[in-house]
Amino acid sequence: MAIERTFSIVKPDAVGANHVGGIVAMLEAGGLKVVAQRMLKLTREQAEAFYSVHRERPFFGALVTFMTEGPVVAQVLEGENAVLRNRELMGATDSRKAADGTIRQKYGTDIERNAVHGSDAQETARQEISFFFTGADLASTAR
Ligand code: FUP
Repeated sequence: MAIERTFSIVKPDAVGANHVGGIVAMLEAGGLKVVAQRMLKLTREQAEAFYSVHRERPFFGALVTFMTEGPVVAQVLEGENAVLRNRELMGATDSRKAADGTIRQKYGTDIERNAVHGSDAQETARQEISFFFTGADLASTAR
């Protein structure tokens, strides 16, 4: 099985509700390892750029407002098939529809306030990691 990296965000709803530790515990129990992590408050420009693929969607403005309402925790996760594994641990986009035992079911509220982001493919993961982390941040974790 391939050891991969993926990118994750603990979103402002989950950080504000003090669920960073609970979410990291679920990621770790699910076989993923945090290899880089930083807390920051996104600017509107950063949130718009990060979600630019959704720029034309009706929910874009509300999504950007939500993602900038408080701090987030950006993470690089590593493990076997990390991209897919993280998507499984996260659960469906809409927390109201996410399966029992998933992070979004446990810590999210609805389709917008859904506790976590996770990359949807390896190429997206590479782009998202480089959006938030420099080579120096990752150097000590080089494999
Ligand atoms: P996901 O990959 O599961 O995060 O889902 P998407 O890439 O489809 O959507 C990205 C984010 O947009 C979601 F996490 C939440 C937000 N969103 C809404 O707020 N409303 C919608 O109808 C769809 C997505």
